[in-house]
Amino acid sequence: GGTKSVAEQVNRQIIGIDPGAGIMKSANKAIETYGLKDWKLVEGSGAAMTAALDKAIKDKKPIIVTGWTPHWMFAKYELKYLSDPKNAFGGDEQIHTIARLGLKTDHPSAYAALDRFEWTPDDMAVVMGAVQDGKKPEQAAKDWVDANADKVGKWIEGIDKADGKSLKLGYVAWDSEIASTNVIKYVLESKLGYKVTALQVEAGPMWAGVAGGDTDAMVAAWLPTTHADYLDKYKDKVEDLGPNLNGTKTGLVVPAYMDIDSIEDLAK
Ligand code: PBE
Repeated sequence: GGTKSVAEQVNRQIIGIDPGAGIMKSANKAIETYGLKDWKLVEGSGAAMTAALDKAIKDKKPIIVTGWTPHWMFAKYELKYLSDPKNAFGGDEQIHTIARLGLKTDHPSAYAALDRFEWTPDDMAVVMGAVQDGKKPEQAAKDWVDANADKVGKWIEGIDKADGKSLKLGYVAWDSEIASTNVIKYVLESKLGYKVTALQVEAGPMWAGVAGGDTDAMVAAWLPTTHADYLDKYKDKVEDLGPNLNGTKTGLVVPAYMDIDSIEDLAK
């Protein structure tokens, strides 16, 4: 028999994550932009995607997933992004912190710390890697904060303690956001005295929660591209506190052993 095309090898399937994730929107845009007729973007979750990737790599099978950086999967496996010459996944972006309207007045200390919260992909990688190695996210966050007193000190320097006031953060169970949310939660609790609930939800409810005022803040907004629709919908109902991390990327990711380099190649 002849050699199968990549499209045939992977059954014209891209393994996606939760349907509310912005990367799903970008992946659908890629399917359209590159004319990937009859391709299917499979919905699931971040955990299901990494499980499928792990299994494919163990079996040396081809697979295409929606992937993003920072993520521990790039340390664990040899992977590559497919190039995206038509820019379906957008250019550079950052992860932003988003607060509900009125947070500044109601919880000035939390607002100030959230506003200053800022770290790097390398920082995040430490927490993500520890969680991936089996540490509880709370413990991994605490260990990172304890080891990075200088950095954390700048987020909280001169801010008054809050005496047990309650705060609610929203997040989605993406590995990157499990790391960041647990870090800022631990800082607000251990350094500023808040009682913090971190509520795990889907992306839509996470944005809606902050916009509606039920959730005080979140540190999981990928902008300007990945969450553009959400920001557009809620821009008058939330306050964007700016980037907390620079140097992200999203796209279609494959094992390095696959003989393919560009999303354009999928149409062949
Ligand atoms: N992600 C990780 C999210 C943002 C964080 C890229 C999976 C998304 O696609 O919405």
